[in-house]
Amino acid sequence: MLIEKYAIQEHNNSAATAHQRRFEQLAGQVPQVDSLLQKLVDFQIAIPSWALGTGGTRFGRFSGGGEPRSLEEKIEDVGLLHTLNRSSDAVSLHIPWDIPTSAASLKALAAQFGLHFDAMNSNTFQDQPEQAHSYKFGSLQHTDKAVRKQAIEHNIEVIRYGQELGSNVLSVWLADGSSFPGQLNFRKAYQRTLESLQEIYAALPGDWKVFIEYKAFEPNFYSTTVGDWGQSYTLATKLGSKAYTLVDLGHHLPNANIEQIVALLLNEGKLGGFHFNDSKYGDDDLTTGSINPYQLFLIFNELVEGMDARGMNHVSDLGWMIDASHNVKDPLEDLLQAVEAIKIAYAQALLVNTKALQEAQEQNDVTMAQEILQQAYRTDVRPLVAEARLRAGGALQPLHLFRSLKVRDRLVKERGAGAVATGL
Ligand code: AOS
Ligand code: ZN
Ligand code: ZN
Ligand code: ZN
Repeated sequence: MLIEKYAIQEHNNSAATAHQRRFEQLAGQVPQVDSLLQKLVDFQIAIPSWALGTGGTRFGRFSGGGEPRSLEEKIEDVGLLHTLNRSSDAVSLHIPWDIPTSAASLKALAAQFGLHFDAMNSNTFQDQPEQAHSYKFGSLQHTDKAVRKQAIEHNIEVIRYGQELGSNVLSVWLADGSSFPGQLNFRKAYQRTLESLQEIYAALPGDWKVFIEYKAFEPNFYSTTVGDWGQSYTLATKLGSKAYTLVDLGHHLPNANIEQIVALLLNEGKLGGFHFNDSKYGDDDLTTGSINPYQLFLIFNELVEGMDARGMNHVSDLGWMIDASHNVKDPLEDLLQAVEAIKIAYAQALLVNTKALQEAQEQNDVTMAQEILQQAYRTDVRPLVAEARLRAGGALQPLHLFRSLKVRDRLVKERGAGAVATGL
């Protein structure tokens, strides 16, 4: 293991005095601080296997070296993150990029790091070398039944891999759509997609869920068959109680009110989970919280309020995953930042005085409602997030420790300067 317990201990000791001062100053102002901290300790965010290497562009790819060369090394990388922040206890795999040679030994390896397998992702947006039919004109929507069948069978195969690994969610993102007006009969494309999904749904084990991800555009630029939350929601509703909508933050048209979409899906019992990232223009897959942290907070505010109102478990009733990928940062440093940003937004949302906010809303006191929200948002909650990490056995400053231990240099030495993540 690259990061020993004593290294974390030493780091925490050296940072303890400064942390303690900051934490105590804040803790005095937080009602029920211990229960808030416990919520932060419990909250876990799954890491996608494809974010462990550089990528996220159809143009040049610039590896920083030391990227995982195998599925096992991807698990090790997530283990490393979890050792540092105690907040990333699961990994989300993509098939066929991540086909395990032995599910049992992969599961055992993951368990060594305290990891489990979150949502399994299918891939019908690329052709694989041995594949009989092409997805050039779509997969589950395709005009040719044989193509649809191939895509359905692939999804069922992904479920089987997931079962062996102990996962219980299938995430389906479809690139299906059209690039030119007239190319597609929208009604037929939707209907075929629904029927294909129904066959996949029929193969879901009893305790499984299926998440239907939507995306406004790309790779198709005229229409996407599951293009927005409404299309995903109608599909999920027709499929049944095990089907839900997945919200990827980067998959909306500019300026969409994502927090309102989230509140509504939650209210309808159809919110499955998230792909966290950030975006300025489109599906940018940038680090969560790097562009619009206020939006992230507003989303978490709806989540906390809505989940509490519905008596939902913050940890297990929704799927919390990152979906990020880019070219210019160390992928592990980037993921540490993303998890930190998510926990900060969650902590801020937990600080919102919900009762006072609801009173202000009922009285149409618009000014006070804004004050209450921003009071929470403008609180520097980083000492709370750090304290939770400390209590969970992680590092007070994960990124700082990652750098001072020269983790990337050690990975480059071990795996090579030219090591590029497999599968992307
Ligand atoms: C694609 O835009 C989606 O965000 C999917 O979640 C996709 O499967 C993932 O980004 C891996 O490429
Ligand atoms: Zn978990
Ligand atoms: Zn996504
Ligand atoms: Zn995306």
